[in-house]
Amino acid sequence: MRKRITKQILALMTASSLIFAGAIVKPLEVNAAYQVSIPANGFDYQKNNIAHGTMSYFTYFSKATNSNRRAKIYLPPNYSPSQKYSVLYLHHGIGGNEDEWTKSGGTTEKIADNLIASGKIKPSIIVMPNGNASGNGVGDGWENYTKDLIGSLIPYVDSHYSTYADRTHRAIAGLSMGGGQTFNIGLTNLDTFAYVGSFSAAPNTKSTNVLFPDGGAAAKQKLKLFYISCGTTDSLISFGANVHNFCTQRGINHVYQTYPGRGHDWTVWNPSLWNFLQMLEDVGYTSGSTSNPTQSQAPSVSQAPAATPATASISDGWYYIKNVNAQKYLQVKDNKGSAVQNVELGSGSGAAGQKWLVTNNSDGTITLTNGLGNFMLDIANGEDKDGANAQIYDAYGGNAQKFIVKKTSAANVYTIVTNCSSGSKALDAYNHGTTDGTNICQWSYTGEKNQQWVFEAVNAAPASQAPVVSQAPVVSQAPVVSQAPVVSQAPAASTGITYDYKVTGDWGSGFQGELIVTNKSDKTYNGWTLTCSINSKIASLWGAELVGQSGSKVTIKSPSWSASLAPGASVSIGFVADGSDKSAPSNYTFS
Ligand code: FER
Repeated sequence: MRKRITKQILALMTASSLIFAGAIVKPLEVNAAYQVSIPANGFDYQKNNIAHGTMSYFTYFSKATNSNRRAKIYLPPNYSPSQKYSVLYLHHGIGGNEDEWTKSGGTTEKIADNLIASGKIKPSIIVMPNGNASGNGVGDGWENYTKDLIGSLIPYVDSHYSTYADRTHRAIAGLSMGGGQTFNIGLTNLDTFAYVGSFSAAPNTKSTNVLFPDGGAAAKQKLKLFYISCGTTDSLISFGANVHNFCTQRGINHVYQTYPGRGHDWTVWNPSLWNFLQMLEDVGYTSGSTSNPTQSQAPSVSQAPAATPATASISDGWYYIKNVNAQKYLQVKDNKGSAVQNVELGSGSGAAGQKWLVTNNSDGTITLTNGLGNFMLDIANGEDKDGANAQIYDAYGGNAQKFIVKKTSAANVYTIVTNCSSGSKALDAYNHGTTDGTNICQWSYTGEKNQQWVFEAVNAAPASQAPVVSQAPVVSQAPVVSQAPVVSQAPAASTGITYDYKVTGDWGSGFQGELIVTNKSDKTYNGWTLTCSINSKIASLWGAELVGQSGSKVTIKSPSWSASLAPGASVSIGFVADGSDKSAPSNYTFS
């Protein structure tokens, strides 16, 4: 207890100095994993002491009706064409039009203004269309609206307002008829929308075999947020509940929120918008990055697990953990094993303080024990806030010492999110630093390279042993492209595998090399083995597993954490060797 208090004071000092040191360049803090609730009175009142967005109409030509149509648009306070915004398309019910969400009970602009003013969400655009695209020769205007939205309205908005214009910054929502349209349009246009919110969906909701033509596989993969809500006394509750039940059965992550005792009215729709906007924020909707953000687990009120995080699996074992942006390693400052010792970046040295033992826990988290002894990577005081410091601390495996490894869009590159932030914050090289000594802290997920890490297996003996003296001196791992001589070989006809080799460091008695193995065939190699001749003695190897070396014959196999090599994929194998013959490996055989 006392120990934790000391640590807390130190941590607070470190964290606050960090914040004053230059947090300005960082993105604004986003909320921790959002829990849906019923808002307190006032959430949609007009407040005069805050900034207000602007509401206006615009007219666009619709190819779907061959006529001009009108829509309403909310631009947030301080809207500026020099910034980019995410866009929510928000749909009305059966008797309504583009005014319904801001008149006749709808309080969109007040909800948005209040959430923005209180810092709960970042500014974004809300478009309120007329969802009944009727006209000459049009049979069903509600159906025809799909064509209008996709073919005319969205292109108009993206060309006349400052929007990000991609699926990860575009949401669709609606109430009743608009809730049905939201299901019908959103779930079948996942390349246009990553976020779908259906409130009190009406009988125009299509059957689940139409909404999920592939059984839900694409929805599972592509939806970043799927929210379904309804009042419990609403006679139409079965339409949304059906979709919810289907998703639960098929393991499609979604948030289902029912409003006890409430009916088919604004006491559900305004709070649903309030919840949906905050959940959007939580899953990265307003984040500038267009990469696949790590999803925080948006909770469901009573049911299904939420949004779809791609959790990765790293096998138990010892790793060097390299920051992608800096190409430097997670290490304990001064290679000193003691509680509250800082964790920072350092050039690759093979030092014990750069070795981390991954241990998978039964709850899907991992711990990272350091090579210097019985210490684990630890977020100071287990705090859920930006800038909380990463350090080592006596190993006890508590919340502050649990992490979850998430995939990124690149193979073998991961984000390491912290359990104490419920996955909303990630291990972050502070301020995009790349120099030795750059501090590591926890920061809201941004998807940027200073939050991306590569696990390189350590083949040398782990922590319990003395540091390996024969390890290479400090050699920084520069990005592949900046390196000079590359020896490339033509693909071997039989395997379609190519080899690119370069020396990435040289200190006379030894050197560091990198061998890039690329699969140029059209087949996937599942669990491969490579043998080749190398005339120096390999001291350590990462990026794959060293089976052994006998004379000059070296055998390397696919890493257990990434056994398969897909067509077009590469694996980068780094190694340190003792000896002066730095020539490219030869006599490759790949199976
Ligand atoms: C219906 C009942 C309600 C229906 C639509 C609604 C298409 C829509 C209600 C609303 O938008 O408020 O049978 O059929």
